[in-house]
Amino acid sequence: MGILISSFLYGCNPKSEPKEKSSKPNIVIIYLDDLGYGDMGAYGATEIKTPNMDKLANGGLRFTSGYASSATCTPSRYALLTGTYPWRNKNAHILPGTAPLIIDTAQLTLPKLLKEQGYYTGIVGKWHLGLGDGNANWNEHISPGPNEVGFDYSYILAATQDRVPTVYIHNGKVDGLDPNDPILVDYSTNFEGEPTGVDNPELLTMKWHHGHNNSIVNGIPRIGFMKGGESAKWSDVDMADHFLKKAQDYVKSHKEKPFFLYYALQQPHVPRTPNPRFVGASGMGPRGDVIVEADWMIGEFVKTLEEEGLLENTLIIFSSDNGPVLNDGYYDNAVEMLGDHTPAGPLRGGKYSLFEAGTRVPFFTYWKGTIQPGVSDALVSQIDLMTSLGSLAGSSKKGEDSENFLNTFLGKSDQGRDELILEATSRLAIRKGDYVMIPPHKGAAKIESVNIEVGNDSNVQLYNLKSDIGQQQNIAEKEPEILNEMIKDYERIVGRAVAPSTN
Ligand code: NG6
Ligand code: CA
Repeated sequence: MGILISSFLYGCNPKSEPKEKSSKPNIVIIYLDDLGYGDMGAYGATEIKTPNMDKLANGGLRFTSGYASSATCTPSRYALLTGTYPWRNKNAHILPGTAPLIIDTAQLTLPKLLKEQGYYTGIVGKWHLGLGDGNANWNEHISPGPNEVGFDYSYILAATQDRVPTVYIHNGKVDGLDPNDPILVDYSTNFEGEPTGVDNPELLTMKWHHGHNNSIVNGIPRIGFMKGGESAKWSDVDMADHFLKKAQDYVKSHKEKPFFLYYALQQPHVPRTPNPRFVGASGMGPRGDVIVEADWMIGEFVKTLEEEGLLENTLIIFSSDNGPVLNDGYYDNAVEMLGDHTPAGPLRGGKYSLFEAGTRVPFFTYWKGTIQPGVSDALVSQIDLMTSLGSLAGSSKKGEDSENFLNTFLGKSDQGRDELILEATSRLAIRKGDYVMIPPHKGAAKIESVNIEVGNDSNVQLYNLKSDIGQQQNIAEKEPEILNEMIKDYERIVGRAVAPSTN
């Protein structure tokens, strides 16, 4: 059998070198959307069952201080793919579905770097980094997009599950579009005669709580207006299966060459639409059910790697783009049915927050037979994946703010970052060692609609995360030396002054 395979692989080209087992590993990033630090068993959840994620987390290297760059989606994804702090790009904030691509096509990206090293590169799932020039014609080839910033293959949803257009885009073309029913999208004005969440509550199967009252698709009111494209509209309840199938097909059809796959699941972002076979699976309502659903998808995906004989030659990185939120704009019982579950674990805040729960997320690496199971307290950020994974692939190139922590990600070193800038809706803070310093920020301390403390205060805040992970004691006054050091580091990196406290 072995002889047959090798003669098949190499026999036709006598010049090619036999493939060694140690040839470049495949790289898969499994990225969830709004999964909190406490949302999976391996990170302490007891009320929700995530056996497939836990198996990877416990069989791999689990980071306790692993961060997304930001507390919302677009900036975190920007940092992940470009290795650049998103606050350097004024367009890296939550984007509407009509936004132009915010990654410069000349910019070095993680997929480009891997491509240069011989990888086939693909994305399946959520994009949310803009498409085209801002005037995309959804009925033609939409460009630039993922394929112009380094992905050989893309099968994406443009923005978020709650934003139009509610269609899949395959290598720049809307999948399943009927040219006689063109798609029109507008974020400011509705199309005449089209129902909306405000005007047509009788058409809704899911009710909106705040925002989310424009066009209705599959009974769910969305952000933005859309007309046409009936045959291309996705089925919300089938989205997870649909993406899984694309991810599996991608793996099966590209295994002859090292591949990179960015598998960006849509769960547990709103609208939470579990497939009927997961409804009730968590006892926690749709938010818990879609986490269980995502967990199942991940289990199936890993099974595919295993069946294809790739698991021992594939590095899997798992993380989430930002922290958890319960009510993010729909009535879906996330608050009412939460029970004793704590999506943020011991952390304060949540999505949109400069407190820890905004950016500290589940983050682990898994590589069967290569990474020893363990736990690492090293300070690591998704922003470092670009340079670190590039290095694994054989590149010495570097993203602007992305450092090489390959050995840390592989468990060969405990060394993490010295410091990291954290971002939440354009506001910044700094983590260094055990401490985090949040400069004074204007604005309400809490976003009432989502019921999350976002970290704003007129006073500077300093917390010792080692002794006070829940950020209850502001020690800025007690620890002036540490505070001053943190302020200096912050100003040096960010290039902005920490405004004096106003109280
Ligand atoms: C907010 C939406 C929220 C979510 C978020 C983006 C409203 C009121 N809220 O503006 O529901 O879509 O944007 O989430 O519209 S993220 O994870 O993609 O950053
Ligand atoms: Ca998100």
